[in-house]
Amino acid sequence: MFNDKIIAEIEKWKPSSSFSYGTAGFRARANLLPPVVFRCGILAAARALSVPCVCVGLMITASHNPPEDNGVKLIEPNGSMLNENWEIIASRLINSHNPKEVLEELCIQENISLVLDNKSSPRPAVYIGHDTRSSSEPLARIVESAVELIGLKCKCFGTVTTPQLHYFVKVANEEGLQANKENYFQRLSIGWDTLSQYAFGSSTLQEDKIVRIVDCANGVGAEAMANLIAYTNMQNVYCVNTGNGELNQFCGADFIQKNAVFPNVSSDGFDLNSISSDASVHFCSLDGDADRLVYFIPVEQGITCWKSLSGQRVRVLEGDRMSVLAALVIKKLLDVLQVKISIGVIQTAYANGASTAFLKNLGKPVQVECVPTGVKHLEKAAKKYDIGIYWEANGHGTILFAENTVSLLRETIEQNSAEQTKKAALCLLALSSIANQATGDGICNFILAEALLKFMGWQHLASWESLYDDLPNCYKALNVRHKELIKTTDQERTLLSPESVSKVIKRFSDSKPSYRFLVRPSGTEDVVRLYGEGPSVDELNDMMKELEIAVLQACGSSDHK
Ligand code: G16
Repeated sequence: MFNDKIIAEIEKWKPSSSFSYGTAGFRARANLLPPVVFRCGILAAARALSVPCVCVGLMITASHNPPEDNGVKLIEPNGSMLNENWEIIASRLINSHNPKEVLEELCIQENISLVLDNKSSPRPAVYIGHDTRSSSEPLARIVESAVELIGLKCKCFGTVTTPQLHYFVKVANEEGLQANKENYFQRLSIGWDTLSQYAFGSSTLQEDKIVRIVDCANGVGAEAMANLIAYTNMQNVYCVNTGNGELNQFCGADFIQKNAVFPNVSSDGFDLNSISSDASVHFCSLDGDADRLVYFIPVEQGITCWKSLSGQRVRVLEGDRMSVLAALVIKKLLDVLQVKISIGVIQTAYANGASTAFLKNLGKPVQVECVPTGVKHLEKAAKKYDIGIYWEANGHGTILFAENTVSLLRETIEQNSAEQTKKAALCLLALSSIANQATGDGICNFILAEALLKFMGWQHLASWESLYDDLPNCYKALNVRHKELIKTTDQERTLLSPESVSKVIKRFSDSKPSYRFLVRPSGTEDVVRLYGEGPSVDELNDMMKELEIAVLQACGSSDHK
């Protein structure tokens, strides 16, 4: 098993506080993370040795969190989030005073052999990527040293988006491909070209009067967007917040979605006055590691300069809208194909009630499900369907195509089918190569959204918005001392404790049943999240204030942030 030298080294890396593997791995202030990432490197190596595989992945990022935070998460050989049993092991290993015991137990339980002398069998590797935070590269180096201590090799990709790393791991294991940015972008560009040819006609692409402005949150998405534009030759796409300002600060998908205001923009050389008056402008924001994307429409019309827009109200087209758009287009294409294919749309309790009602109204074959927050839950539910569409309201999601669905589409194309049928199958296949099949991906979703809008013939975001009216809603994040006191059930839709808070919610729902509230501890930040929705903004705000007071009283207010 582990020799004494290895164990002595692992023992040296002991975190000073306790950590738990949350919604998206371990996250904290970056200075607390070196021991955590070291032990995660050991765990990643163990995971790679526990199953026959080419590689597993390890990403250093704190995504939407502030720049001084960082985080680490592991990626399964199939490109998904870490298996839940291993999440428990991860928390145990990171916090343990006796890592030898935890690791030996793990080796027996998972039948891991660390005897690595057999030169004939190829050893798995750990693929490592990181975001643009200044703490990220040094943390990635620590991971490397841990993996090498076990005798495995690392493949370091440097700065990549989180979904790119998920993709690399998936294709290396499942398709035997050389995982690199080139084939990631080529796949996107082939999908886009196919749609241009069969769905909306290449000429309209060059001629459309749409200006697309992408806020890159001053994160890793800026480089990825530049590549995307180069590979696809998409027209009129301009990136702002490409790295001149602070990561996620007053910009990016999380900020836009939670605050519904226009981002701060360091103009990045793009002059708003250059937009022609008859152009339609599509604004959208990525988050810090480019796994989320939300679109938004400024409430005030008449754009003149960035400064005057910053902080102004916007109407956010949250992730739910992507699900709706995808479901509409896929349903249309399946109507042409005339095949029996199940479509699942997976949401969380944050999904706006109006979107859920709209999706349920679409009828067969669309089915709607609600699961707890966290991509791993959405992905698991989506995989039950032939086509699984999942999005969190915060803009994190994708469309998953089951293997048998892809085969069926390929057969339809190869067979002597009618022209229209072939076209529909080609378009669906193109969507499956644009939508990241490993995890939600802001870069893929930008081109996906633009393609779907084009397919619907919608130049203006207002056409997408006009499908239904979102119920007025409100988000809050509260700094509390004891977020662990919050317990929920029924996919987080029902609060179990603290009792004082659930009594407030019960009183609200008895007197005003058209309102709905969600209280849950964040798995990525030291906060409790509150969400409410209902018909009147004023009433909703009053109720949210009351709920906020009840939560602060029950969980203890904390002003350390
Ligand atoms: C991560 C997860 C998402 C989750 C979000 C917020 O996103 O991948 O599934 O919705 O955190 O989680 P919480 O409300 O528990 O803090 P990201 O973009 O930060 O990686």
